[in-house]
Amino acid sequence: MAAPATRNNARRDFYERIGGLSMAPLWESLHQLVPPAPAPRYRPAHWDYDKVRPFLMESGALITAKEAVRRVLILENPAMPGSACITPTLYAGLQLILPGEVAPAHRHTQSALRFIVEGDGAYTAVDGERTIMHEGDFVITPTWTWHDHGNDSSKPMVWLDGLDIPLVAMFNAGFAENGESDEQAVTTPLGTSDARFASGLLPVDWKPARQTSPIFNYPYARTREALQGLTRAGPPDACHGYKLRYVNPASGGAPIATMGTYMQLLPKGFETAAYRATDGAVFSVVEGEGQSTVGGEVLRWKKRDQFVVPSWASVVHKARGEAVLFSFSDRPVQEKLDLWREDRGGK
Ligand code: 1HN
Repeated sequence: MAAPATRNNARRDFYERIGGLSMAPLWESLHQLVPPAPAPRYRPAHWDYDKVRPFLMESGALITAKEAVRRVLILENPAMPGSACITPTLYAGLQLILPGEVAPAHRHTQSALRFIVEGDGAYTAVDGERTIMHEGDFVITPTWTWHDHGNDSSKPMVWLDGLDIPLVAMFNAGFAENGESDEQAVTTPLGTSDARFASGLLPVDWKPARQTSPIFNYPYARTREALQGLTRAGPPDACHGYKLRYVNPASGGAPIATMGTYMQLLPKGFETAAYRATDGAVFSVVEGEGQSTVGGEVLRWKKRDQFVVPSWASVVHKARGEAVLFSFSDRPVQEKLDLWREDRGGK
């Protein structure tokens, strides 16, 4: 073998020459390409609603929902500037719709979830049916469905949007089109999907046409009642407190194929055991206050704050009083691909 300096020069020269043919030596990047454990290039982050809300309201004076199409402040991971991503697979933003406004109809192959942070009484319409939204409701906009929003209430409404934008972009599978009018025609009475699908029963001859749930609003009143029921039914899970996943009643799977959604209750003073999983997750604080230690970083949160926990980062949640947390992640995708893993630290 030649002396190290000569050898390194020869290698560099070789890399340059094969670079001209769009080739590269695997042995220089193998460890990075196949890391022994997830090494996410994004960070834990927290958005304090008291700091965010004034900017949201300021945006309301700068542009109408109609002109903006969607008046949203993107929650961008601070380690991924310019990406419009909160994790490498997920997009999140806070959307404001003021009284009397309409966010015009369009559709796209990206799926969306809404989690209502503030306000009561605005509606979203999906494929001809409206639903009135309240704080804590989880509402889905399935892939390629027409959707518009409007606010007939007297107060601003703010919700967290979660979309699978980065995933769809990775597949180059994005399509979108605008509606012919701002508001789509209402063809189905209010409450129809709820009546047909939300009571543990299904219309006898109904067959699902797609993976997404036929229920499009999972109201907080029912979710809260379910959590409360759980607290009476047994002890909390060491890693999660009392945690439920939202479900498509026709399949048992997630309501949206690409994003899993969860709601958990942490009893007063409860501290979870250290936990990590391969799905990075976005959280929205519904009730209470507390803190989450994420990969050694302490995020202090309260009602209406948002925060993000990266893949495989160790997390410990601690509630001061009783607290309720909504979250979403790409877990259903990872599960479909046999990739999802968790580490309960023996708990
Ligand atoms: C979208 O359609 C909505 O429908 C919200 O409310 C956020 C972000 C990017 C692309 C489409 C909505 C969005 C979006």
